This record gives sequence, C-alpha cells and structure tokens, in this order.
Amino acid sequence: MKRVIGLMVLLALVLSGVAAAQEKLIDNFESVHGFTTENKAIISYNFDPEFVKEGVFSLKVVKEAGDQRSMVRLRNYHRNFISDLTAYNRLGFWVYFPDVSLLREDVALQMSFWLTSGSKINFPFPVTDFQNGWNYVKVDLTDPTKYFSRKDVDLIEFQVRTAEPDFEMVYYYDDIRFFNE
Ligand SMILES: [Ca+2]
Repeated sequence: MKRVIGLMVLLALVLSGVAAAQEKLIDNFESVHGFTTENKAIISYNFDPEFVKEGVFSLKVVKEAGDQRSMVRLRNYHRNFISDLTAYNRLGFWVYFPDVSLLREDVALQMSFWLTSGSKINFPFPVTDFQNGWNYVKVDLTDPTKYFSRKDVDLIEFQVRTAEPDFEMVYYYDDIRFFNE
C-alpha cells in the first residue's frame, strides 16, 4: 500500500510538472505595489514618455467624478519605505497636471505624513504653485511651523483636490525622493 501511495505521489508530481511546463507567464502587471488609494484615484504604471519625467515609468492617477479628493498613499510595506526620515530635510517629487484650472484654489495638493501614533502633519500647496505640465514639489520637512519628530512615519499621503467634485482628471507622479539641501 505504501508503495502504491508513493507511486501515486510520483505520478502527481510528474503531471504537475507537465502542467507547469505548458504555461509561461511573461508579465501579469498585477499591481502597483506599495501604494494604495482613497476617494477618487485609480493608479497604474505609465510608460508613455510624454508623461514620464525620469526613467521609463511614472505613476498614473485617474481621478473620476464624485469627490474633490484624490489620494495616493505610499505605504510602509513599499520596498523603499523608510519610517525614520531624520537623515533628510526635504521630500521632492514631480507631478504632472494637464490643466491646473481644474484644481482647487486654496489646496490643490496636500502632502500628509501620518505617524505611527495616528496623528498627521499636513503640507498644503495652493493652485498658484502649479502650472500646466510638470511641476516639481518640494516639502520642507524641517519647517518650524510644521514640526514633527520624523522618526516614526507610517504612511505618506499625496492628495490632489479638484475645484469641483465632478471634475475628472488624469495626472502623474514621478521621481519621489528624500534629500538634503
Ligand atoms: Ca520614473
């Protein structure tokens, strides 16, 4: 009996090997790993060079109608996430807006640093900071009016707001990095 079971296991292994040999995954583009969304944001990788600022890819965000807010969240399980930011005093990134007249006047973009304690620090940017096309956004992490310890960041939120909830927009992010200046 033991031997029969052994043969059956062997047969199963051989068959599964045959099945595995009959498929070959090239690329399933399963997700944009390490980012999540809130409110109106559908994210994907973009490789149309017109909407890439650096390298080959950028992050594409489709903001549908129904809400002013469109949030992309950089999560602590992203492969390059760091929770202790004290080695840096700036966060910088590129954002592409097709038409800044669609953005909300007082807070067109807001960066939020969520801490492990649950509190968050907001850095709002008015529409006057932006032009159509690519914009470089720089967050001063040492701004004394926004002081936070920067040792236990749990999530970094990129929030774009449109002037009206029903405004639809496709926009892009690229080259998010920490640095010193
Ligand atoms: Ca890129």
